[in-house]
Amino acid sequence: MKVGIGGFSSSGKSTVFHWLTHVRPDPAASLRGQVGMARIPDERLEWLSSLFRPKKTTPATIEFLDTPGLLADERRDNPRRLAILRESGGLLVVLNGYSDGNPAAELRRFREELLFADLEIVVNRIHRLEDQLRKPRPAKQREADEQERALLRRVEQALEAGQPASQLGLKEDEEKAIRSFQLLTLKPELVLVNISERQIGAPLSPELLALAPNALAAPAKLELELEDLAPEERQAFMNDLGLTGSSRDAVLRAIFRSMGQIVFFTVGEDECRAWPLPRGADAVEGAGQIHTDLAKRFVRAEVVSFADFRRVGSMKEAKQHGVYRLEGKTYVVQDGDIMHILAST
Ligand SMILES: Nc1nc2c(ncn2[C@@H]2O[C@H](COP(=O)(O)OP(=O)(O)O)[C@@H](O)[C@H]2O)c(=O)[nH]1
Ligand SMILES: [Mg+2]
Repeated sequence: MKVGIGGFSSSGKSTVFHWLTHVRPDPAASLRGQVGMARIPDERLEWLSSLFRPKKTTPATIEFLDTPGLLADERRDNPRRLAILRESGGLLVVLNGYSDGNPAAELRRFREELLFADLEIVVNRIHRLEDQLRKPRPAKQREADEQERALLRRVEQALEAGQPASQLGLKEDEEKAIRSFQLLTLKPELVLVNISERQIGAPLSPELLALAPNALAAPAKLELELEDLAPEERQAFMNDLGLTGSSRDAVLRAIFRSMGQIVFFTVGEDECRAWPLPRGADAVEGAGQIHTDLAKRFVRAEVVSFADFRRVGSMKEAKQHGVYRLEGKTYVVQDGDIMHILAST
């Protein structure tokens, strides 16, 4: 999955990108967006790997896209600056918490920019549909256009009322019908406040939490700098600052979860692997992550939950204790499932 890093200029997006991906931001590249990967730390995968001792252990990853920031005073250019985020499956909104701004006000302004950029797209499309509807066309196409226009008008109304498209509760087919517009306000979002060392341990403001209940804070620049120190020196600094550890792992896991992703595991002597999957996906989609062919030839999935597996300690024991299941195509994969796909030859 690709997560776009958005926010206003100088909020610390490139610092956060560097901290999460360990890819050095390239100022020249950032106008077009720069890509970097992060592996999602998972203690369950480590545990499985220590048991199976495979040749290879492969965690789930997230691809991050660092983007140019929005301008607070030259707002006309912002829809163009936001366009680069449209291809992402979700947004990590970085707010400036290191200087004396108000992160809640900044988030409100950023969301307004998203609403505005989406509104522009929706209104343009409605106009185009209306042009089409004025011309003589086959009844079937007219009907499709009218349906799309009705749906887009609902989206337009929501956006104009300051509501993100995600709050409309669109049905699956409706969401599919407008997917190609890549609306920013339809994407999952996580807010990260980039704090300085002075704010470590301070709670986020109730004003911000009211807007973004899952918001996190991290001293990204400080933690990035600490990584360059020798271990003893780092420990001394951390003691001084009252830091118990890096928050990077927890932030990566929170981002993964907030983007609506889960993992299932495959295990064996060759490889133990965490496969990312959208929450709610079925066993066939899970098989498809491994290989499209495996999805086509899917027969059944052998499933043990991670918690059960850790308790009993082996596949054999799992079968004996009745925690091993055979599931069909429509089984909804659960986070932490250990799966083996049985396919026809
Ligand atoms: N003092 C301080 N400066 C920071 C912090 N985070 C970022 N900066 C600085 O603010 C400037 C903008 O950060 P950058 O990550 O490039 O922001 P971007 O425009 O959102 O990509 C850079 O000079 C950073 O070094 C922080 O937590 N404390
Ligand atoms: Mg930047």
